[in-house]
Amino acid sequence: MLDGFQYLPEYLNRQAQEELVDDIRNHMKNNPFFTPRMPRSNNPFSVKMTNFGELGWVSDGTGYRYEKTHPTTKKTWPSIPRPLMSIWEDISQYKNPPHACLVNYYNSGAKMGLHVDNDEEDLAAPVVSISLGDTARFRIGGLNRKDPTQSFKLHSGDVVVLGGQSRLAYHGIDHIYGGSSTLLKKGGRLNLTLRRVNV
Ligand SMILES: O=C(O)CCC(=O)C(=O)O
Ligand SMILES: [Mn+2]
Repeated sequence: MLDGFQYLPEYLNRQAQEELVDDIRNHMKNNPFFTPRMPRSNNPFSVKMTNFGELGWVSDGTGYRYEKTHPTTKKTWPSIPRPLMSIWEDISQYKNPPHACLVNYYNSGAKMGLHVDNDEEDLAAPVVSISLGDTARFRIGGLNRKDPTQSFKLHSGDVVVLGGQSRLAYHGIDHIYGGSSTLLKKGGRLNLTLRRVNV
């Protein structure tokens, strides 16, 4: 495993997870999920997305990028919920706050292909990733797509940090274990990634 990768199982207990879901729900008002599309092919992602923060990650036929506004409502994104900022402060070991929190929602058939998070300018800052709801099978490899990978399960409340060398590691979600958690009333999995975008 590349240096700087951290896996923090059960970082949030059940109560902290429930409180976080309430906060997220409050910040979802007028901030619905949208369906991102692949650059060029325009094929829809199976994951639904929205964002919190000054900037949000979006993807459509034009490409991947950060934007100040939601692609369908055209509104600025809501602020990053306080408990997420505290998680960043506790574990990022970074001097500056995140600009963006990408919110991914996976239903039981959704996946995310192997990719690198490299639309950010500030690659010295880690990406901090929080999992809520159904268990996922996460895969992480090296700096090249063909490098060997390791897979493990991310449960509700687990946190992963892609920092240091692992900041540019290939990673993805192969599978969602539908019905494995009772946290989200409608099931599925939420993943929140805190990102510093600009230097
Ligand atoms: O859902 C996850 O655990 C990973 C999400 C991810 O890699 C991303 O949003 O870039
Ligand atoms: Mn990623």
